Amino acid sequence: MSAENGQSRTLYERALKIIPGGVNSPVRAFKAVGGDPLFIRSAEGAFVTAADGDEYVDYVGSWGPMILGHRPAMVTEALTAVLERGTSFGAPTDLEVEMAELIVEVVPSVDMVRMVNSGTEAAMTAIRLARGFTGRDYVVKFNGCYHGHSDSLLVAAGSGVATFGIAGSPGVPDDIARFTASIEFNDLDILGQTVDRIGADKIAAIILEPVAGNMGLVLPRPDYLKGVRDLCTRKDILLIFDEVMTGFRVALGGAQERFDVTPDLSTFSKVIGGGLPVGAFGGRRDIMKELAPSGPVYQAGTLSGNPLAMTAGLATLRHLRDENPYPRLEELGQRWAAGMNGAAQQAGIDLVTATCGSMVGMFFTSSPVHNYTDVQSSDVDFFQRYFRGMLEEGIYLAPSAFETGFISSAHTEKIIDRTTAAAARVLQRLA
Ligand code: KE4
Repeated sequence: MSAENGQSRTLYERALKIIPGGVNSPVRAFKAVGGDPLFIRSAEGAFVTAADGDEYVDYVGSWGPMILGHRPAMVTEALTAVLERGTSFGAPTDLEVEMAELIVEVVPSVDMVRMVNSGTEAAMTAIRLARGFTGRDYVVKFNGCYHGHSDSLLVAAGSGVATFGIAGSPGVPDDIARFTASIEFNDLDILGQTVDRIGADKIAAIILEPVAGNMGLVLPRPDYLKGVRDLCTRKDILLIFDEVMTGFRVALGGAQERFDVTPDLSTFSKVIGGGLPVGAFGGRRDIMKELAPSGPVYQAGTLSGNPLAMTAGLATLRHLRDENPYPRLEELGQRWAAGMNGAAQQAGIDLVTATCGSMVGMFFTSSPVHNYTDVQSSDVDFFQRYFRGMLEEGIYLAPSAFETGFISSAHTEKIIDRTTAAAARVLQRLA
């Protein structure tokens, strides 16, 4: 099975003429794995069908939203019905109230919530709200954690022990980047030193992915999240959990429920849109009420709370709450890891796997992976060859060594076993 020719190639050539890089989001361009991107025509359950007609087992899951698989009946039926009402009014609707009530019901740290249209918007606004609420400018983030592409969060680590961040992209002014420090994940000593160096009374918030899913899958060390929470409480710094990927995925209440750590603000997206554009942020009432129009911190959005997006999200969240697929997703994640570790062992390939519920990750390395520096030592070239081999086997993985795989409730034991059997064949060939 190959995406080298046929429809994908033709579409890609057309796209390259009028869309930068031929894609509407960089990672889709397959730059990290080589070859042409796969143009997808349709999807159903655990499978996607490429424009070339080839069908693949899907572990991208639209980068997280498709926890119930593609086109789950409860979502498609709800969307068909709501179309009778219209598509967008630019006015409040009952659906937005129901979505807010549901998020408040299932995420204990959230007293109030605001809907937006992407994870970037959610994280960007959570930072602005934290700065407005505290009157402070500095933010601390972690290397390898991604919070969307707003200026204050597109910041790379300063060199050595430099406290100030450096712009992570052209176009991000140095005067904005310097208010964001980016440091190693999973190290409480570095965090404490950084807070002391900046001065706790200058820091508006510490933001992190409680389970890092944007440098590959990197789990928090035991008690790391609790340590960050305790430090924020002691030093009176707001703690923001970016649960765009983990929210409603690693548990119904997200990572904060799974690890029993309560942030002051949280961001969400992906699963809560059921595949439509939705983001959200929420948390403590005393902070959220500072948001316009109840408070002075400005934020707005034409399509925020869009009826179609709310409908898809509500159908998804209600199914997750009422049917509780999490124990089975946990089992499928474990089955995937056992199969992958067996395949690597059989082929004599160094492989480190990680799972957190239905989030799965792997690195071709022999040493443990706890942070971005460890990630950098994994064999990315080997991953590229592995990715290609799996694509030939009909398995569609995230086209980058630094992404997470997603299992959905539409995946079956049989599909997982088919995946790990394919991996065994590919690794044998590459060994
Ligand atoms: P969006 O603006 O892409 O909706 O969300 C940004 C974002 C924020 N926070 C976390 C934890 C995220 O994972 C993301 C987006 N995730 C990537 C996947 N690694 C989206 C894929 C893409 O960029 O195309």
